[in-house]
Amino acid sequence: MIAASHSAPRSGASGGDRPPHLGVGILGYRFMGKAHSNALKKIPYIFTPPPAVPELAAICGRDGEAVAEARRRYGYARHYTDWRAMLEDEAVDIFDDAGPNDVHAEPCIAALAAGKHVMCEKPLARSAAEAGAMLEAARAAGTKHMTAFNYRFVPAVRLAWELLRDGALGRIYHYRASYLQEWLMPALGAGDSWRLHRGAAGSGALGDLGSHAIDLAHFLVGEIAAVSAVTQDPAPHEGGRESGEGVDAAFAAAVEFAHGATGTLEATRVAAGRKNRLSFEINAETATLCFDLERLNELRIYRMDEEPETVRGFHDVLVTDPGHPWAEAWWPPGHVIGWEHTFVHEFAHFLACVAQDREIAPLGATFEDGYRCAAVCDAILASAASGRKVYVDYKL
Ligand code: SOE
Repeated sequence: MIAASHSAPRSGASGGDRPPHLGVGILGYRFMGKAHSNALKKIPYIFTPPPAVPELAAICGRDGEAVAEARRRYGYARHYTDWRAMLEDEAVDIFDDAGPNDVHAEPCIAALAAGKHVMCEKPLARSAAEAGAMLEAARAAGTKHMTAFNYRFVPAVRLAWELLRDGALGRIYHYRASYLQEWLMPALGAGDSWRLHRGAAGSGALGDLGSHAIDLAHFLVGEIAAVSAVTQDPAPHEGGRESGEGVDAAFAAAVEFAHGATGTLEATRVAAGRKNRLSFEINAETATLCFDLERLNELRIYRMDEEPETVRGFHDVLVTDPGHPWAEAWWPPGHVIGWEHTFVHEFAHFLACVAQDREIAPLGATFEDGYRCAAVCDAILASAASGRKVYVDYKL
């Protein structure tokens, strides 16, 4: 079954058989700026026809020398040190915010007001209030808006979504997800980063890593209704600095879903040996699905409805066969893809929705999804502070 967003897209909105060219202006040139630029450059030759041809119109960053170097390396036409000037660039149809969390709201709201389509990295904002302002601006603008929850675009995760769709596996009892990294371990001597400062990031492991586990809960299972949570602030790491005004190094939460499932969420930056290990397990009435980002081409499946009890067991499905999500875009079966390709799929979906005026949801996360994730993050911080269960307030 080919789901809508990864079948070869029809020709673009400009009609005829040539996909439209769309100018991209990106804010940010480091980790996510590089991942986004890499994805945009692949789209014209990986998808035939491409949903649109992204033109690398402009790149923006505070450090003039560094952003000029990034312009040259990534192949953008121009570079800016002021995002306001970049938004006035006639060639920019799409504003892509790959910057730190404290430069999401203002530039994205300005870009929406200027009639741009907007892609913004996760977490959408530092709080639900800030994310809510972005959502209201997006609704007023009427242009396309997407929150870059890229793990929705892992083929194995999309396969899980297809298996779970319309309740095909029956009632869901549990969702348990964790996102484990080690880089803040004192022994690893992490240097300073905006991710460690409450003012820039809003929260620590919760917003950076936990937001992915929360978004996948909403994408695959359903709405989170209540949380009971704890957070852990790290001891000062080797640089002698606090981790940045009480930013959490880790959190854990027990969650209740609106439709009755229960679950657990966890994220940490101090799990020795865990490099970038997002994993989830979903226990449903007729099956269990397991995913591990460090084995991202595989979905582990246990079915109770398809095999006689004597031969039942977990199967590791290698999600690279014809008919599997995005398989036809890449290589023959078994020629696996990687983390960076999730951004290629994500941007192909976004460009197709812009070019063909299609809905970003439910396959992609919109600013509404980014806002709902922020509301859960706020509830987790409130629960950790009060020691009580907190019902998530989704009211804008
Ligand atoms: C994106 O894939 C991502 O998960 C980021 O959101 C995290 O911040 C990074 O640590 C790993 O990659």
